[in-house]
Order: sequence, then structure tokens, then C-alpha cells
Amino acid sequence: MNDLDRAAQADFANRFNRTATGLWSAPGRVNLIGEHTDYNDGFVLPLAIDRRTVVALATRTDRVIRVASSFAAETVAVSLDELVPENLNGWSAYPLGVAWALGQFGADLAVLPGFDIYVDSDVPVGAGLSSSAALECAVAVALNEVWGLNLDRPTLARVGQLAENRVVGAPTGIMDQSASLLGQVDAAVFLDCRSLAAEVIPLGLNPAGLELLIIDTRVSHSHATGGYAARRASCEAGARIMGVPALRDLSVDDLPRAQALLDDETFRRVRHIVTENQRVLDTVQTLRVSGCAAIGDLLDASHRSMRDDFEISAPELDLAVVTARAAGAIGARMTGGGFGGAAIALTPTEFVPAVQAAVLAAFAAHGFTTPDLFVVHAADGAARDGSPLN
Ligand code: GAF
Repeated sequence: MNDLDRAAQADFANRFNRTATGLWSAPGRVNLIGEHTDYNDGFVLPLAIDRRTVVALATRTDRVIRVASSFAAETVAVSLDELVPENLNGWSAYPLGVAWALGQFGADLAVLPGFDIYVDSDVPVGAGLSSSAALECAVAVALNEVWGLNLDRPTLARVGQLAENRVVGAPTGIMDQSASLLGQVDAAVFLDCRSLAAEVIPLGLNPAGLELLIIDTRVSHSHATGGYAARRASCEAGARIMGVPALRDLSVDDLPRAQALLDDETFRRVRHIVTENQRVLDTVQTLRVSGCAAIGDLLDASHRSMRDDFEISAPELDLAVVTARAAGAIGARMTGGGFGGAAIALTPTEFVPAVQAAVLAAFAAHGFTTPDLFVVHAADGAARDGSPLN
């Protein structure tokens, strides 16, 4: 049991005056490459990271759900009979939304017992590292076990996505929950977002003398508002006009026809998705054949495409990328939904301090908020932690 587990167990006991029967945790994620491709039925290559959300849980003998956490003073209580999306709001909408969404995937909520749940986390919120998917997936694996549902991991990913879409109101894809559920130590998850076929791709960063540095710009983003939904709508319009079910069904050879048929903005949105899908495939192939030291150019190209074609970057993200590259990173890009959040910089270990110092100095010189910089490692996906408690 780690410190986070111990804290969640103790805080559960303090808040609810009883003992948790188990601890489950799920990681945040960082996306190596493949941005906004997930809701276009395309390819993504994220990894689960060594920052986790843990839930301590015990079922009850009645139909009440009580949720509490280290980041909110209040304890929220609802009955399983009142669990509809319209009734859920605030941070507790995430765990409660997962309980509701399990009902949409076969759990018979009319007969299942209520539960007490306490949430603790060291995944930074609003940094583009999917603290929300970590929370959804930790709750999903916990309830899957204590409610005896036996849902497989791709289905649990759909449960988390549905909670996010319907309850939180963010029209997001399947990538973040899949990464949080399927990640493995020192590997990325190569996911086909149409079939949900997933393959674990070894990264070998540390043997290659590389680190994955996160630059959290601390510019907050929300996918429940404007830009994300607008990009999704453009992609859907582009696919409709091109006569395909999803942009996944186009290749770079279709781009001249797309340019002829689409207005300039929609064309550039489409070009990002089509080329980004290809970059994911190229990255997987490069990792297999040449190793992680050879993927830097693909990361750089991905960032340019998001900056110029998809237009989801921000001045802070662009500065982070340019500065990290100039100070020794071999590839860098913004990661996640965009409009803020984090960039990644694939950096030789010996250059990490120099990149950190250069980025801090550049942000200060531009008058930007001081960013948070830290190294992450690829970690295992959601799991029950430790042995059963008694
Ligand atoms: C957010 C969403 F939640 C994901 O589904 C994905 O679309 C990502 O932005 C962009 O690649 O993290």
C-alpha cells in the first residue's frame, strides 16, 4: 500500500466512521501522439502515468450513495433511485455519473446496494493529464468488482466516456479512459478507436536515455465548453461532405479532393485529423523499428498541425514547445484536448534540468504564469490496490 492508499483509507474511516472494504486506483494519462483522432474513429497512442486517483469504498445495506474526497469539504449523499444525469453536478458528478452509466451498460441499479466512497488523487487537475478519466476509471473498476458486474475493460472505458459525455457534458472520445484502464509500465497503448482493439507498444525511454517531461502551463481548459465541441462539429461536417462515416476513412491521398470540396477552415481541421492518424501509425512503426529516440520529428510535426491546422494550441503551449526544443528536447508537442493544459518534451536525461530552467525563464520573460514541470513514467492501468482490507 502506498501513501495515497493509506491516506484514502484513513480519511474514509474519519469521514464515514466505518472501514473501507477495498482500495482501487486508476492513473492519469498523457498522450504521446494522436490528438482529437479518437472521436474520428482514428488512432491514438497514449500512456498511463505514475500519478493516480485512489478510491476507498465499502458497500452499504441500503440504497444510499455517499461520496467524499480530499479536494472538497462536503459529503454528497444521493439515493440510487435518484441517480439521473440531470440531478448530478459538481465534482461528485464524476463518481455518481459512473454509477449511473454502469446502469446503461447492464448493471441493474434497481437492486444493487448503495456505497460509501472516498476519493484521493495526485493527478493534477486541469493540466491535460486526465484527472477526470482517472477518477471515472477508479470508480468503474471498484463498482465493477463490488457489484459483481464482470464488465471487460473496453466496456468500462465506454462507461467512463458516457459519464463524461452525459453527466459532465463534455463531448469527449474514448482515449483517456482507455489509457487509464489499459496502460502498462514503460509502454504506450496503441488504440484503434473504431474497433477498440488495443496493443501495448513498449517505449524503452529510460534505456534510450530519455525522459518524458511534462510542462503544465497552468492555463486551464475545459472540454465542456466551446472549442472542443466546435472542433468535433467541424470534423463531423467534413466527414459528411466527403461522404465517409468518419475522418478515419480518409487518407492523405484524399486531401486534394477535400481541399476542393471544403471551405478552408474545415479543410484544415480535416487535414489535421488525416495527417495525425498517419503520424500515429508512423510513430508505432518507428518505435518498433528504430526506438523512441527516432520519434522526435513526428512529435514536432504533430504540434505544428495542432497549432496551424486544428488551432487548439495556446501561446504558452507554443512557447513551451519551442523553448524545450531549443534547450535540448528531441521532440515536443502540446498534449490532450488543447486550449491550455500541458505540453510534453521528449528529453535526453542529461538535458532535463536545462530544459526546465529554459522554460521557466522563457515563461517569466513573457509574463506568463509559472508552469509546473515534472517527469512522468508509463505506469499500469486501473487496478485493485493491495490485498483486501478487513
Ligand atoms: C480530451 C478528450 F477527453 C479525449 O477524448 C481526446 O479527444 C483528447 O482531448 C484530444 O486528443 O482529452
